[in-house]
Amino acid sequence: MFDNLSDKILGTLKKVRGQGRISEKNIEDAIKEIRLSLLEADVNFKVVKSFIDSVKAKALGADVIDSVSPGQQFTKIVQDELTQVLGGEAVALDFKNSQPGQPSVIFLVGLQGTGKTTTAAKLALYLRQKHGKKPGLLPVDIYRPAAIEQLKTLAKQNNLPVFPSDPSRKPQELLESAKKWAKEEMIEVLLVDTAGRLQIDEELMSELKDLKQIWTPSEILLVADAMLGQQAVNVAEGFNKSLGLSGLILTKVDGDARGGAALSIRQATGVPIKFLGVGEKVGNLEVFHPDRLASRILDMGDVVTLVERAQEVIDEKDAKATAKKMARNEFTVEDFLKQIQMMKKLGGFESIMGMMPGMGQMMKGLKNMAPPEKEIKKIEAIIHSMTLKERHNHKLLNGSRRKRIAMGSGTEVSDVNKFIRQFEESRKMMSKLMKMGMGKGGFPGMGRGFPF
Ligand SMILES: Nc1nc2c(ncn2[C@@H]2O[C@H](COP(=O)(O)OP(=O)(O)O)[C@@H](O)[C@H]2O)c(=O)[nH]1
Ligand SMILES: [Mg+2]
Repeated sequence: MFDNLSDKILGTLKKVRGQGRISEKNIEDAIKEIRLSLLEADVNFKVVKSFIDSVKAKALGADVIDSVSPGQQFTKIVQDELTQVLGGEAVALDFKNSQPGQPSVIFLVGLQGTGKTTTAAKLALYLRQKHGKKPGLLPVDIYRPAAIEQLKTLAKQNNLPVFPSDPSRKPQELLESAKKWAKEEMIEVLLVDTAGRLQIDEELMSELKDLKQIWTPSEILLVADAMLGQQAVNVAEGFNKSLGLSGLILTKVDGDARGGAALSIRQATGVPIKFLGVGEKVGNLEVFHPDRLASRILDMGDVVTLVERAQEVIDEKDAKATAKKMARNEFTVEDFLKQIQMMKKLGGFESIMGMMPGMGQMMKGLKNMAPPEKEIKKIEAIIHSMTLKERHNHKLLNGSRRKRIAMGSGTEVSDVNKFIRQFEESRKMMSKLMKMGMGKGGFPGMGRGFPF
């Protein structure tokens, strides 16, 4: 996430940390570099100025220069200021007055293509899974022919209630008639997927204002594309002025957005970021925590998010049993397959590594060693071509069995050999590590049995 910016700031901080003694000049140079990095990342210049002013005041004012570890102190100041720029505290989604049949209403607004429809489905799923609320989806984008269908399809795929909006009716009428539906369906939170435009225009704003009158929303969330950088900030300001926004959702943060939108939008608009869209799938939504994002940018990891995600997909008992097997060197190929599947559910190897302290940088070095998705697919294919008996005891794998597996998985015997060799090596290593007790403090299910 925001790799370029992250690299640059880290480079600067590393230089500072490398110096035993720090002079005022060192600090000023570092601050200059950070300023440049932020501007290059397309952060709004006013935001950069206030950020830099406060880092400077703290760094030169505090006892950083004489302190024992000036580099770390300085890093901490940068981290704190980043957190502040991103909003300080997390602000929760407001649906507290919701009751079955009398839902809290949340409008999703924004320009075309920013991710409103996708995000509506993501939020619905989030509300159901994390808050046990019954969500309802209401598409009112009648202008683009397939827009309503898109939301209906997403809803169907995820078994989410959706209002059967008729595109020949006006958005105002649709919202009005959804009241009865929401009551009958006992909806608790209604997510309204509104129409977008290429640019902010009066017609759209007046339609949205109408909708606000018909059913007062508890939230008006602007869905903004992080890839648009500062342009997203202008859009947010426009929407906020006309409608009053209660929150922001930044999407496509998984792409190569430079960070300008994320770092500018809160300060420039005063509106809190509430969620991040981190992928196209409906599960790719993260609650926004300023401090966690600051840590991620500074490669201090976001262990909290990682653990939260892990808790969703990992069964504690399973993990313990696996760890025990590992320590005894009894870990099987079948266990290994389960680990791969879990890893995938957690968002893949790279995404996990990005959340571990220091790993973002290390990943750069590891990139060639770490298995790309393709390699993992190959390994999966190999395992799937093994019988259960073989998976439980890979020692059975003689030449002819290996040949059969290679045939079945569309790989070469050398691939099968390589996998078995890696598997055995990592099994040995894991067993040693577990015995040394290193596995105990680790993350549930992490690093157990991954031969890379
Ligand atoms: N990579 C990525 N793509 C996203 C994200 N959110 C939405 N998209 C994609 O952006 C495109 C536009 O999304 P859509 O929901 O139709 O936007 P809308 O016009 O605002 O309703 C689609 O291809 C989505 O899959 C995200 O967080 N990450
Ligand atoms: Mg849409």
